[in-house]
Amino acid sequence: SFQILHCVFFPDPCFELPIFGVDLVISVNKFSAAIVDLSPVGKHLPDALISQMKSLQLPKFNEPGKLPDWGVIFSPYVCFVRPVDSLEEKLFLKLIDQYLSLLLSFLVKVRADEINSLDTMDRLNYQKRYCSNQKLNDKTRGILTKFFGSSWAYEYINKILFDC
Ligand code: BLA
Repeated sequence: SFQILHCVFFPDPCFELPIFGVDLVISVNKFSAAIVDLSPVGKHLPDALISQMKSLQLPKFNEPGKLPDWGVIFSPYVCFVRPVDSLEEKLFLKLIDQYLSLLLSFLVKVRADEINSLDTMDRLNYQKRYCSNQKLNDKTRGILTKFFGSSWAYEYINKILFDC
């Protein structure tokens, strides 16, 4: 009765690439939350990506979500909604596709920095911050604890989902 699609791409920090993340929460065959983002690994997303994100046509969803405080890790272009019908569900899946296409078109152009450069280390720290903040999501911990117990949930969150 409960389904999750959870996907995060943590890029090699030598590249100035955002973190792609998507979370779909489905309860009794209905979406209860849907979130997609290309999250920055610096103060802002790279300029070239911002101009492309701005040109995305975000559909108007009827039930936007309110991000919790730990959500400061997301970009200004994060989409967090509860799709209300199958049309909105399809629109959301299409949006995920658009974010992925943007990432693809961007990543073929970026060059690698040295592994020990300050930029690389800075990006790694932003990835760690992304993980630390995601761990503050009580809803993920709560549901995993309910199904699998607290020590399993702890291991899964800290060692698999968001290993810093
Ligand atoms: C919300 N995540 C949720 C909710 C649940 C989960 C039950 C509440 C849904 C609702 O309000 O109706 C559960 N998510 C899970 C579980 C896993 C999971 C069990 O991924 C196990 C793998 N969360 C992420 C990622 C993002 C994310 C990658 O894991 C974003 C890209 C976001 N999930 C996210 C946000 C909320 C959420 C922002 C809303 C939190 C809130 O309202 O406080």
